[in-house]
Amino acid sequence: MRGEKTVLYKNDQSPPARSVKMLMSLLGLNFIEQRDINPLFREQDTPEMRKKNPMRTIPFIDDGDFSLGDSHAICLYLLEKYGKPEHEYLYPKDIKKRATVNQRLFFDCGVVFQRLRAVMAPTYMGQMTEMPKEVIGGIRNAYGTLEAYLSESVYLADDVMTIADICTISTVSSLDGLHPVDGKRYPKLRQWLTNMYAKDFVKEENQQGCEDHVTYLFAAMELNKQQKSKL
Ligand SMILES: N[C@@H](CCC(=O)N[C@@H](CS)C(=O)NCC(=O)O)C(=O)O
Repeated sequence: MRGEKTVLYKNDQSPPARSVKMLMSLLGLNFIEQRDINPLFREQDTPEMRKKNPMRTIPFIDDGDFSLGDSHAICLYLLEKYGKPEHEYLYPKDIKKRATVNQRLFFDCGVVFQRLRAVMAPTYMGQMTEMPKEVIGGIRNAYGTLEAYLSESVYLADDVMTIADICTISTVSSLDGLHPVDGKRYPKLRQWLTNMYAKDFVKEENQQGCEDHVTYLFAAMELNKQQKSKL
């Protein structure tokens, strides 16, 4: 039976989970319960969890008679459900601005996060010992596209921060830890990171989880190297 409470299933190292936590902090949604799930132990695979979230990814939200996966969809749902008029800047009503925000959200989900996943999945599976050239090339290619977007506006979709920045900073901050954004090559992206890192909700809900995520990935790569050298 579904609980009556709204519950966010998350892990602080998970970039998309950090996006939802940042939005919740910005909107003041501290009544939403947060429960930890460890994807490395496949805790999202129990029959009860599968029913709520067939995608079997973190984060997902259980809102009584309704559940939803994917951080981008969850952020939009929470914003539409709880956002006040003063939050409209996060998801502007103007259809061209909104379309640009949507495109940046899809870009984070379909491209930037996939470049990070290309490091995470093989590292967690014991295969990756260091980041290969083609993986780094993919990350740089994503940095290049973000640099181009940021040449059009101060933030990713507008001159004010939108939900696209909140969803993307969690992914790019982990990538920045793995393969630092070079300020000479990507000055606008470096400046955007500086602006985003300075925000309280990013410091509180993203920083530590991001540092732990990057540390864990490098430690796992080192362990993979040692295991492979024993074979
Ligand atoms: N597009 C999804 C990606 C979610 C995702 O892949 N989360 C990772 C943790 S960072 C996960 O649950 N991985 C487990 C799996 O892929 O089976 C989102 O934005 O929520």
